[in-house]
Amino acid sequence: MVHRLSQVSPTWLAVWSMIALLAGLVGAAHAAEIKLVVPADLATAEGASSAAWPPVVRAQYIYAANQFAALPGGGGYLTSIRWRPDGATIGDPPDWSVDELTITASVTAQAPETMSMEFADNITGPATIVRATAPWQGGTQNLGPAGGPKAFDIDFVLDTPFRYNPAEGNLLLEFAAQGMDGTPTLQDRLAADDQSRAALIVGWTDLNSPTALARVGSMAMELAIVSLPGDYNEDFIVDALDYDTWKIAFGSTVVAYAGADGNGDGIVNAADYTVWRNHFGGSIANGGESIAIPEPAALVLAMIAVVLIPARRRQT
Ligand SMILES: [Ca+2]
Ligand SMILES: [Ca+2]
Ligand SMILES: [Ca+2]
Repeated sequence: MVHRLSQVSPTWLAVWSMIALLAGLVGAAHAAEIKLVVPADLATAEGASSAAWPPVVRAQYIYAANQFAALPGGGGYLTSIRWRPDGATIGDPPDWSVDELTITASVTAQAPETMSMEFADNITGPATIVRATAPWQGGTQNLGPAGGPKAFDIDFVLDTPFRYNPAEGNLLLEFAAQGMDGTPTLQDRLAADDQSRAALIVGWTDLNSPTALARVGSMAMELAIVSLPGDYNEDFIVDALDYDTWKIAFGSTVVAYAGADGNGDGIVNAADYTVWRNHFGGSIANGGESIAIPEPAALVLAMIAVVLIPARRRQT
């Protein structure tokens, strides 16, 4: 027996809507924030020491994609960056500030070992301004054992999340800062001749036409990354718009986990619909905290309420 929509009562529509919602909630696996250290081997080991920062500085950092093995397939959204002080630093906890700090992120085809000394040459893909130009103030409490490794407490909160998928290339971060006040602490990093998995170039004096003066081992950074499978249109929430993106892209071949390839097999197919459905409702708006899933008893009450309210309205 087939019902036309006009023959289905509002009550039954409400019931079916609730069943659909229930099915979505049962399968839901929401966003999760992962903190990882790059280069990965510095997570538990003290590195070398950085040089002192000049008052005006532009720096690019490349981290090889293989340093992100701790991420689930497809990576996720970068939401914050933290540095840590060099473990050998002794003295009062320093604080410093800059009048202007801008941070950008992109995926680069450049490798750390062959990173160009020209800033522009390292930008091989679309760059996202993850921290718009604004003053910054920070410092460190030098927490952690004498000699390091110290806690990552030099904090850069980003105002725009950046989607990083290691399958697409290496991660390029760029910091541009000027108007420094105070004395920056030295940071922990790889040794200058250790550029196999991360490297940095640094230039100063003029932000607009900087000349890189050195390419050396890069800094230890703790990155907060929010995994959000199913967010195919990259607007930081898994909702109906992602279904549209999936439908339009259906059948296309892409880089693993790019676009609407939720399961990472390189083709937009039915399995990616399942990934979307299972993560429906996830978002990074709450920093990756799990969204509370109603208890079964509360869901039953909600279903009863939805079913009864239209019925009572018809009676009055
Ligand atoms: Ca160090
Ligand atoms: Ca989305
Ligand atoms: Ca797929």
